[in-house]
Amino acid sequence: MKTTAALIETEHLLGAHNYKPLDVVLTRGEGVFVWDIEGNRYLDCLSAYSAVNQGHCHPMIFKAMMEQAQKLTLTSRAFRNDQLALFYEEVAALTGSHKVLPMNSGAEAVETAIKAVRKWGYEVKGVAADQAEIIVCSNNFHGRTIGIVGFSTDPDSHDGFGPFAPGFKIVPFGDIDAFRAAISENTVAFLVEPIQGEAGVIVPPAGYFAAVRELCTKHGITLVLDEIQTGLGRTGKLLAEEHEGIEADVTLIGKALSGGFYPVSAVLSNSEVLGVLKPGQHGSTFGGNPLACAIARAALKVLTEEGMIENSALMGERFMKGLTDIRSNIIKEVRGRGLMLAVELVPEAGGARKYCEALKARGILAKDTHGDTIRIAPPLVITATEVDWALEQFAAVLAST
Ligand code: IF1
Repeated sequence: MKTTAALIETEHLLGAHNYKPLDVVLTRGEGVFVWDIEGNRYLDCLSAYSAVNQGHCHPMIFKAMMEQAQKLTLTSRAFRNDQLALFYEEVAALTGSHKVLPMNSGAEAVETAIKAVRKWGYEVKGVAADQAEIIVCSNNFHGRTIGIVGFSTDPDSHDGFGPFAPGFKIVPFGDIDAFRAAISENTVAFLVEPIQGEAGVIVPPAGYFAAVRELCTKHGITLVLDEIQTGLGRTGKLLAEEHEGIEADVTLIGKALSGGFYPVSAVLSNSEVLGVLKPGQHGSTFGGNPLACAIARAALKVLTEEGMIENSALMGERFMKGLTDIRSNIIKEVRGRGLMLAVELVPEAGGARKYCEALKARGILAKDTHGDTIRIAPPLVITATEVDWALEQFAAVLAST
């Protein structure tokens, strides 16, 4: 068997260097835990960026995947398959959507929404050809395609990849006046994360989204919420929009839609927006395939039937309280909702990465973001005992300076 060092060396030699992961080589996962090839166990406090909300290798999702994989995996959308309608039915019933469009990655769901709202703008709202504008937020993260990185304000994501598509206006997140000022007769949509993830788990000011919803309705603007990370229980509700008491016109989900078994994403909307897409105007070889649909159906079933959303709210509160109680001169702020949490350190702490390394040595895997922030997002099946144990490790690491 190759050693950790040998595998890392091979990755370095043959792989593109577009990541700088922690030096841990994982080989097995179960529930909230993962194991490296040396047999060390870790509590996963990242959950693959919220794709494994249901816990690693959930047995029921695994069963659904195996059963479907033995029967039929892919037909393309040139033919129908017997899982797609059931997936539509279950996802629509759960989220209250009228139309569903299945894709694979999150970025594809975002691209799909951009296409749909532009076409809706021309055909329904009456915007002049090629004039559609979409408002987005600074420090957004919506994926890695050329269309999406074109309106990223993160230099690493954006710089050097142009030329980019026009038609996007960028406003500060949480600033309702800036949003209002950016609206024009050509505005077809506002694309926004309910809580900004990559930006460092930024929770918007109270009332922001209610005001956004009102302005969107008043000006005929499609509100597109990217719930790819915040959705499916992560924040203690099925969708993060529930915290704001609003409903999006278009909701994007991905990641945990498969519980981490397979890339599955979807665009959810009312009939008006997705209704503009006609045969031949959009698609994907793998989107809506029977394997993906069977996996997603099981992933949604266990999420709701096993009480994971309620547990996320409860354990999130416990985790947040514990983090807030840690007395440390290097903690600047603790924030988040449900089990989407972050600890921002003061600049003098010297960056979050070394604290993630220290947590790793104590059996916790967490990921730094934007230099000074440790992101904490364990699978939603975490127990109170596990939260308390994790808090002891965080306290030890953050107090030890
Ligand atoms: C990587 C971040 C998280 C997302 C939202 C769309 C997508 C994502 C709100 C695209 C993806 C991932 C991608 C992953 C890192 C990760 C991430 F740090 F970059 F921002 F989660 F916080 N909308 N987020 O968060 O979904 O196409 O990847 O399926 O390594 O790029 P995708």
